[in-house]
Amino acid sequence: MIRALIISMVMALQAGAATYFVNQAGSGAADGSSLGNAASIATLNGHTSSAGDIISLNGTCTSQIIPHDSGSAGNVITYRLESDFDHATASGFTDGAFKITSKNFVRIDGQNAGKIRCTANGDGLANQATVFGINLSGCIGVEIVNTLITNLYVHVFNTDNTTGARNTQAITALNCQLLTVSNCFISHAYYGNIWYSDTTGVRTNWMGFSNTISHCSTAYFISNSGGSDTISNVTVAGGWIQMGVNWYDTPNANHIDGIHTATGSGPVMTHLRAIGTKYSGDPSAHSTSTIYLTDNLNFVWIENNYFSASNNTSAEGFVDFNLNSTAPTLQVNNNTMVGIGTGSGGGIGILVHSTASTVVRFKNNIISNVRYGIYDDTGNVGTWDTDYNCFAPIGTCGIINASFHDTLAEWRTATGAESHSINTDPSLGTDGTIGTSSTAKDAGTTVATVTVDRYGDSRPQGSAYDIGMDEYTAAAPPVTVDTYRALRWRNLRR
Ligand SMILES: [Ca+2]
Ligand SMILES: [Ca+2]
Repeated sequence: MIRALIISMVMALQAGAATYFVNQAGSGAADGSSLGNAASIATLNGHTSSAGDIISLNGTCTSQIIPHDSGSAGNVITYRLESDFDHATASGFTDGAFKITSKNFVRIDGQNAGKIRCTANGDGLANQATVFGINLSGCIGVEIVNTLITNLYVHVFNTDNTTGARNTQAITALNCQLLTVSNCFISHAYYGNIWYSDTTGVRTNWMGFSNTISHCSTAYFISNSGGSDTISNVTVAGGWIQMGVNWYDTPNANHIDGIHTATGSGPVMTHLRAIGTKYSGDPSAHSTSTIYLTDNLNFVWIENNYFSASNNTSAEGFVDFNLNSTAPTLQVNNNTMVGIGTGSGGGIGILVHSTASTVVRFKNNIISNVRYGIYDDTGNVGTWDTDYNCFAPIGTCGIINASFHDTLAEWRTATGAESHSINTDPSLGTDGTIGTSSTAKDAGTTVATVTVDRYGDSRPQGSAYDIGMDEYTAAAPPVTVDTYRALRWRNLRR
C-alpha cells in the first residue's frame, strides 16, 4: 500500500516529463523513445523538450550539442551523460561541445562517467586551437555536475609557448546567474572555469562545489568588466585544486592561479567565498598566487582551506589581495598554509597590496614553513584586526612597506595586534591536520562564520576553536583529503 502510494506520488511529480534517447549513430527518423530507437544529435538539436525531461546521451559523440529549450526552477531539463557517453573529437569545438545560449534551468549530469575531451589536443603549438568544453552565455540556473572534461590542451613544460592556449577553456560562462559546477573532474585546459560578465546585468550566485581541477593554468578565473556591473555571491567550496606547472615557458607576468578574480577599475565583486578547498602542487615559482583577488572587492571570506606547496611556492603568496577599493571587508580565517621553507624562496602566506586604506581580519590561521608570514607591501593596512594566528616555523613574521618584523614580538609591536598569536610549531600531520598535542589545539578564537572545520567537524571541540583548517577530534577525520571531493556543500555551509 505504502509502496503503491510512493510510486503514485513519484509518477505525479514526473507527470508530463519524458526521457528522450540520443545516440550519435541514431537514425534521423528515430523518435528517441528508447535506446534502440535513439535519435541523432542533429535530431536532438531540433527537438522540443519540456521542463522535467531527461535527454539520455549514449555512445561516442562527435557533434556539437545545442540545447533547444529551457526548463523551469525546480524542474530542469537534464542532459544525462550515460556511462558510455564520450564526447570525443580531434580538436573540439571552438564554441563548445555543449553550447547553451539564453537557456535556463538546464542540467548536464555526467554521472561520474560521461566525459568531454579532445583526442588530438596533445602538446604542441598546433594544438593550441580555441576549444571550449561547455560554453554558456546568458543562462540562468544551469548546473554542470559529475562530469569529466579533459585534454582540451595538454601543455608540457618548456616545449612550446602558450599564448594561444588561453582559449582552451573547460567551462565558460558569460553573463550567467545561478550557475553551479559541482563534483566535476577538470584537467588539461588553460582555464578550468572562466566565469565572467561583459555587460551590465544581474550576475549573482556563481558556485563551484567539490570540483577536482588539475593541469590548468588557472582553475577559476572570475571577472567582470561591463559598465557599472556588480557580481555578487561567488562561492568556491570544497574540492581539490592542484596548481598547474608553469604554462609560460618564458616566465612573465601572466597569471597562474588557483582562483583569480578581476573587476577592472569600475565594476565591483562582492560576497566572495573561498571555503574548504585543498590547494596543492607545484606552481613553478611564478604562479601569481594560489588565490589572487584583485581590484574592487568587498566582503570576502577565505576560510577552512588547506594550502600545501610542493617544490615551489606561489610568487606572491598563498592568498594575495590586490585592491583598488576603499576599506573592503576582508576575512581570512582558519586556513592552514604550508610552504617549502623559511629561507629565500620559501614563499609568502598572505600578501596585501592596497592602493587605499584597508582593514584586514585574519584569525586562526596557521602559516607554517614560509619565508614571510604576512606582507603589506604598500603599508596601507590601516587596521590590523589580526590575532590567534600561528606563525611557525617562519622566516619573517611580517613586513609593512619594506620594514621587516622578523619575530612575533616585533610583529605585535608593528601592528598593535596578534596578542594571542603563537610561534610554536603546530606539528602538522602530512595532510595538514593536527594531533592532540598540537599547540594549535584550543588556541584559536570563535569566528562566527566558521562553524565547522574542513572535514565537517563542528567547531569548537574541547575548550576553544583550534587554529588552522582542522578542528581536532579524537576520532579520525570522517574522510581522507583525497576523497574530500565527495563531501557536499551541506557539510560546508555556514
Ligand atoms: Ca578545539
Ligand atoms: Ca577535524
